[in-house]
Amino acid sequence: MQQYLELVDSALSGGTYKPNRTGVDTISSFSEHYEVDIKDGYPLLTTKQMDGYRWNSMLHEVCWYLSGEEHVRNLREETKIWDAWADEEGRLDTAYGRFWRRYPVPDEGVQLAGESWPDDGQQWVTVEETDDGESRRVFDQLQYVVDTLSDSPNSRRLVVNAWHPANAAVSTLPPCHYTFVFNVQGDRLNCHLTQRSGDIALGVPFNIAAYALLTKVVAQQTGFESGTFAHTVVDAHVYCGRGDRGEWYDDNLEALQSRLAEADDREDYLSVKEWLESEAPPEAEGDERLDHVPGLLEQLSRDPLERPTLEVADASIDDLTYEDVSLQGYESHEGIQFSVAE
Ligand code: THF
Repeated sequence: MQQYLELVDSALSGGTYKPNRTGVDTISSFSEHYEVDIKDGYPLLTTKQMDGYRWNSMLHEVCWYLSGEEHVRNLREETKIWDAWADEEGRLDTAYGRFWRRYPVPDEGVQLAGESWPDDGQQWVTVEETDDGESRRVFDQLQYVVDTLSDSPNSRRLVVNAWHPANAAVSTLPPCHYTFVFNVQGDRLNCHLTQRSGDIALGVPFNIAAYALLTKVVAQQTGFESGTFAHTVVDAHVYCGRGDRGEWYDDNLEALQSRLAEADDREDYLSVKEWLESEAPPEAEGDERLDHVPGLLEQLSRDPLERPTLEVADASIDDLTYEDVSLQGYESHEGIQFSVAE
């Protein structure tokens, strides 16, 4: 997918050095945006291997989102990618599905007079029982979108929001990809995702794959063709390492960027990578591959291969399983390992 390589190039070439809460520094770029037509094939990256265990993780992650669960107790049987952010009981604030499928509805006592809120019998509202016998009301945003697509496809309110400001203010990790909007043009169902923060090497390839799949599932369920996936990443960053290795970029980003400005073919990107490996201090023991720059330069040197296709059995957002989805005609360059900044 050429658009991903352009995003990588744009962030590395135009980004600034930024330390952050994780202790792993970044090269960060503001408001990266691209669009990809899902009709031309499924946008799974081919410039590194994404099938096998990565595909397995991504697919289980999507099924987990759809489940509405607020914990990773089932997900962690299949993949460890969310374990670092969960507590001992497996609960975490970044459980997207909890917001997609069970967004909290304000209690009656706190609603302002004259405001519009659904009553308990409303189609997308469920009254859940809490552990101590109280009840709470939740709203299924994704089901609202699916139903509204059938009844009024021209709606401009096909929004799913994972952001809850009061939760975000105290959460250890509020949602990164926090809102998406569907939009119909002709027989095409388009999806626009907004992400506040995106780890270009690790998270973004998963996010692209996940939302392109979600678009396909929703399109099939509502009788549309999959259209365009559009993606805006507000802080799009490349992790560049910890300690001396990370700080090296503070002083040497300009040198890297002037080399990148000249680079436009395979050999060029590989020689930037060689220069970097010979100049930068090595990563400390235990910090290996927290610097994502070399691996991304390697990807920039590779030509994207033909896009695979995605087959999804007739399943709804309520019953999609791992077995319903199959990837066809996928070929890729070799896998690249990156370590995740926590
Ligand atoms: N934090 C950071 N720093 N980066 C992220 O991408 C990220 N996420 C989620 C929450 N916090 C984040 C977690 N999602 C991998 C992929 C997605 C993740 C976390 C980790 C990862 O390590 N991928 C490996 C394969 C690992 C596996 O499948 O077991 C890879 O090589 O792609 C972004 O949503």
